[in-house]
Amino acid sequence: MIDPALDPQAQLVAIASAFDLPAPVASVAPLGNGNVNATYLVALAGGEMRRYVLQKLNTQVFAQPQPLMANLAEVSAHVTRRLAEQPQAPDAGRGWEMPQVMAAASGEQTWVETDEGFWRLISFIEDTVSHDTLNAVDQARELGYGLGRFHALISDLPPELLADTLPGFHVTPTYLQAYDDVLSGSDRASEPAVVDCLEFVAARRSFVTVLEDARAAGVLVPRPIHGDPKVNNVLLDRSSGRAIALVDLDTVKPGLVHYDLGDCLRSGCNRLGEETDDLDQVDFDLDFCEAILTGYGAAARQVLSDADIDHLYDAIRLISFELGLRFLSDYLAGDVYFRVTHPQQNLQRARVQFRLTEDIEAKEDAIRAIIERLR
Ligand code: GN1
Ligand code: MG
Repeated sequence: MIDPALDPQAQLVAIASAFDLPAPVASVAPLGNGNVNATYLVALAGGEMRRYVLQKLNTQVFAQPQPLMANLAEVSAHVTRRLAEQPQAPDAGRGWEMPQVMAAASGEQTWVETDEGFWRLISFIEDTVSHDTLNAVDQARELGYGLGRFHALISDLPPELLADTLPGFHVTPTYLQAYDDVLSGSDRASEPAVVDCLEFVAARRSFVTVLEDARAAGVLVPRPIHGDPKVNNVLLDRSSGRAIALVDLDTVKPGLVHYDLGDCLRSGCNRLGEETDDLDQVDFDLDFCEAILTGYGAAARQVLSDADIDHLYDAIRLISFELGLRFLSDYLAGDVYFRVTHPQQNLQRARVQFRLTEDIEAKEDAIRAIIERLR
């Protein structure tokens, strides 16, 4: 339905124009640097200041885009209702924003399908910044606060309203199985840097079930989570620096809060970020760890049980390791999942996460002491 003779920019404008918008589309420009979906910022003509986020969903990863859109609608409606009941956070007198999905111009549905893929349009939250890495303790506290606020807001969303849009997501034993499968057929397995990574994984095999065992035993209980709360998915108010929204809600579904806390901490405490070449300098920043957990506790201490807190150290170590394993598996598979801009990128990303895991292991006592302050 989009004229294939149009140049790529004109095609994007045509796709954005297929949504129900208050004015004609003026421009569509690349936005952010997600590893999965392709993302653009849409501006309108005629003095209409509202802007939107256009995304082409990666349907290799999200094979069922329609239940995913239904999840977004559920979460958005739930949080919007909760905010209407209690617009200000109890402790800080601040607001919170929820991205809204836009309807297609043709009818009720919230997506547009073209030969190029599955597209959706979401409101853009203005006057905010996001960071790929943290560089101040205040930002770390806000990252933690943002995740906590989001958890508190969705904590009473009935899990059965959410479809499982990505089976196996953050179920570490599943990633280990996928790694074993891909390793046996990969022609990259004998490269020296890969061999080091294989040894790293081999030494930690017995650890991968730690959270799923606790879940199976009923010690940890699944509930709605964000799924991907890394640093740049938390939006900070441009002038106050306070967290006011979590974006990238495709992975909201039932899971363990540990996946989120582990992901938030492995992302926030790695000051050099996921893409660094400076392996020797990769470390897990304890000051940021403390600030993230303090911020989280201010917003959501009540959602954590004692058993949740007992498993937090393992979660931090495991989710760092898991992401390294996912990047490594993707390198071995020939880069089929995470978007890459150069051939060694997924291997390098894996090495960064493994180095981070090692530093977490070395700092276990200090991290456990910080976690204890949550009780
Ligand atoms: C992916 O697309 P993006 O960058 O938001 C991935 C996360 C990883 C992250 C690492 C659905 O997220 O799990 O932590 O890359 N999302 C999915 O940068 O696999
Ligand atoms: Mg994401």
